[in-house]
Amino acid sequence: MSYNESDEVAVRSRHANRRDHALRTGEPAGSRPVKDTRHLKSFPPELDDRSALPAVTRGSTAPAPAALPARPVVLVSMDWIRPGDPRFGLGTASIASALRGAGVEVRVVADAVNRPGFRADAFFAQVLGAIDAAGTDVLVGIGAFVWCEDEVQGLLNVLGDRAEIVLGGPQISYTAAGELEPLYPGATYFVRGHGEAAMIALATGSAENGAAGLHVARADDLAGRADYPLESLPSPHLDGTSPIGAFVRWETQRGCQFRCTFCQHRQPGARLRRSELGTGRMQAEIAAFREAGTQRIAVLDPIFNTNRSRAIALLEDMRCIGLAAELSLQCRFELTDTAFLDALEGLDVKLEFGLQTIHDDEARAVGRPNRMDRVADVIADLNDRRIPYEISLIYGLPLQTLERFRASVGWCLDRGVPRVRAWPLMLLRGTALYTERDRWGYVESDAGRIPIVVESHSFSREEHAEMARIAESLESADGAQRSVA
Ligand code: B12
Ligand SMILES: C[S@@+](CC[C@H](N)C(=O)[O-])C[C@H]1O[C@@H](n2cnc3c(N)ncnc32)[C@H](O)[C@@H]1O
Ligand code: SF4
Repeated sequence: MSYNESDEVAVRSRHANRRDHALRTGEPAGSRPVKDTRHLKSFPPELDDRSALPAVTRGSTAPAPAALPARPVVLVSMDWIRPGDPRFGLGTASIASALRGAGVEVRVVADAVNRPGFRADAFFAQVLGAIDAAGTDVLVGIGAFVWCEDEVQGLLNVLGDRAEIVLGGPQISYTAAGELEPLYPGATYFVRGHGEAAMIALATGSAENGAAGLHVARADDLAGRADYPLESLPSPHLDGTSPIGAFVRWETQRGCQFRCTFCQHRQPGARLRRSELGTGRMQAEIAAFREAGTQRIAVLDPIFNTNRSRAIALLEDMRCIGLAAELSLQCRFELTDTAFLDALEGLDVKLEFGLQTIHDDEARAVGRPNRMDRVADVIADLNDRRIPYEISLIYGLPLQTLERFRASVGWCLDRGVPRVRAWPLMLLRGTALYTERDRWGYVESDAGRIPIVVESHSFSREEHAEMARIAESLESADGAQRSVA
């Protein structure tokens, strides 16, 4: 569909007016220019952070609450994928489902930036095509992740003033107050945390700066993160948004109560009480996966066994339904007990444990004390039960040396851990380690799309290269797992 120039002018001027209005009043620029402005003054209680998701997201056919038809939305998903991955990530899928459930017209434009042959210019042309097809007053939502930072910037340039742009995703969620506008000058809105409620509010004209994680560009940045109950979020797996295939990425909860300073899941303050998805939804999803013959389910929860009794109940549901798929679950050793391991019986499960280091000072330096006696006990139990599992380590931690990294790997191999993996430290935006780079003398590589730490006060570039070689050898043949010499 070709772009109509006069439409473009009309859209531009409307957006410019709305933005001016927002700048002057601090009111949401995305509010539709309606005569009845009552819903601009106060955020509807059902969309407020402190209460439930709006009823309109519960079903797939419920009408939108706005007096006027909702604005069409184009969601842009620039993913990093592995073979077999769904067409786009679960974050985009979940937002698309919620919008559809609220009666909003949504188009998803998706591609993987690591797909051989991916070309940003061709992809941006697709986005422009979708914007044209969506009609006037379109809202463009873009997911910002560490792997697509350049493409997000490129797209912002290409889009210019053509549409109002909402940015969300981890790169936004973890940017401090006042820093979003300089980093992303072309965006009109930013959403920190879960994106569903804010996108519905923006599309239906009921958004307000500061609510549901929304920050209107150049209005007061309250730096709030969306934190509302997720029980009523509709499922992208059940409504056809993310068709169920042989491999599924699935979530049962979001967030993590631990505070590792290298990780963006760190939730300062208390554990999030409302981060679990609805039980009914999850049971229906499990049944649908079984029905579809799904072979592998990667559970994305940062820690599946955060709430042991809930995890056990879910595993019980899977067993009752006769789920045969291989499940991979991220777990913490400290939360793994006999009852949890018993509950895995009869299921095809692979557990993935983060350990990062065996050394107490390194662990404490990143806010992650490990109880090594407990870790050793659980490893012995896993081995006795022949439960498949892997342990992940990080190289590049504060205080780490080549020899100490070797010792961490060796400790795991000596205890018969079937798979040990080691990842290079990345300084992710908004993490404590990101701000402590000078303290540890961190130097990052500028090669590659995702910068990693390559040098510090405790290891040289050459030693880092050796750690990388060890990590690589762990990924290769089984034999390599047995030695780190
Ligand atoms: C699945 C996954 C992958 C898959 C991606 C496959 C795919 N296409 O889905 C694979 C395995 C390939 C992968 C790889 C990597 N990943 Co990864 N991955 C995840 C994981 C576990 C789940 C993502 C997910 O679907 N979550 C569930 C959805 C619902 O949440 P969400 O994506 O955050 O989306 C919500 C909000 O962010 C927001 N939002 C998202 N998009 C948008 C858009 C708009 C418009 C709005 C308003 C809001 C919004 O709303 C969404 C719904 O509420 C997350 C951790 C996690 N549990 O989230 C890490 C995570 C995304 N990965 C991360 C990283 C760092 C990586 C790697 C670089 C390294 C690594 N060690 O993992 C590699 C990249 C490639 C490489 N060089 O190896 C970081 C991202 C950091 C960042 N700033 O972007 C995360 C957050 C983990 C972490 N805490 O460090 N990853
Ligand atoms: C998202 S984490 C979840 C693991 C689990 N929650 C745990 O730590 O117990 C998966 C793994 O990614 C690696 N990882 C996380 N953040 C990293 C970072 N900033 N740099 C390098 N690796 C990282 C760690 O090895 C971690 O165990
Ligand atoms: S590394 Fe694991 S335990 Fe630590 S904050 Fe991240 S998800 Fe939570």
